Amino acid sequence: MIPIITAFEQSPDRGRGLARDMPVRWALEEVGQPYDVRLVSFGDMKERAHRSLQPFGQIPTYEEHDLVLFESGAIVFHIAERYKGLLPNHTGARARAITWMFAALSTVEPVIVQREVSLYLESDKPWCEERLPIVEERIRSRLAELGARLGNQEWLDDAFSAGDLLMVQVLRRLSGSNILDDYPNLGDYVARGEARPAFKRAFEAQLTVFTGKADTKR
Ligand code: GTB
Repeated sequence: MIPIITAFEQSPDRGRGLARDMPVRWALEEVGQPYDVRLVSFGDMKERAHRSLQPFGQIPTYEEHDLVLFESGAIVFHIAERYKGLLPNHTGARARAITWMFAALSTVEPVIVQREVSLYLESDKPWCEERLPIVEERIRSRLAELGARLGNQEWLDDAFSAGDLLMVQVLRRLSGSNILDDYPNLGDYVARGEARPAFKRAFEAQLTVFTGKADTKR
C-alpha cells in the first residue's frame, strides 16, 4: 500500500513549504517512496474522522496498511526506519542522527516557535514589543551554538540524515526574518538542504496544492 498523508487544502503559509506536511513529503521523497495526499480543510481537521487519526485535529497524519501515525517528527522517524536512506546503519551514527532529530524539534524549534507566537498571536499585547527582542535573543543563542557545532561541515554528522532534514526544516521557519543572515554557515546549510532534489520535489508538490493544480498521487 502506498502511504497516505494529510496536508492542508489551503495552507496558511501560502505554499512556502513551512507547514508540517513538508518534512514528511521531503522524507518520502528522500527514500523514493511514492505517496498519496489527502487534503483537508480546517473544518475537516476538527471532525471526528480526522481526530481518530490525529487527536489534536491537526495535519499531518500518515497511514500505511493498518498503521496510523501523527506528529511529523514521529512520521519522519518511521519513514527513516522503514526505508533506506535517512539513517545510517552503524549503531553509533544512527543514534547520533536520531539525537539531531530530537535536537531540532525539542531544542531549536521551540525558541523559533515562540517568536512566531509573539508575532502572530500576541502582537496586540502591550508587552509584545518588550518580549520580542528577548525571544529573538534566545533564538540567536541557539543558532550560535548550532553554528559552532556545524562549523564548516556539510551536515551535522558525516552524511545527510533525518536529523539534517528536520533541522533544515526547522531553520526554514526563520525564512521570513533576516536572523539567519548573521549565521552564514547555517544559511549555507539550509541552502544545501533546499538544493537536494528530494526537497525540491516535495516543495513543488506542496506548492502545487496551493496554486490549485494538485496531483494527490506522488
Ligand atoms: N507537533 C505536531 C507535528 O509536528 O505534527 C504539530 C502539528 C501542527 O502544528 N499542525 C498544524 C495544524 O494542523 C499545521 S503545520 N494546525 C491547525 C490547528 O492546530 O488547528 C503548522 C504551521 C502552520 C502554518 C505555518 N505557516 O504558515 O508558516 C507554519 C506551520
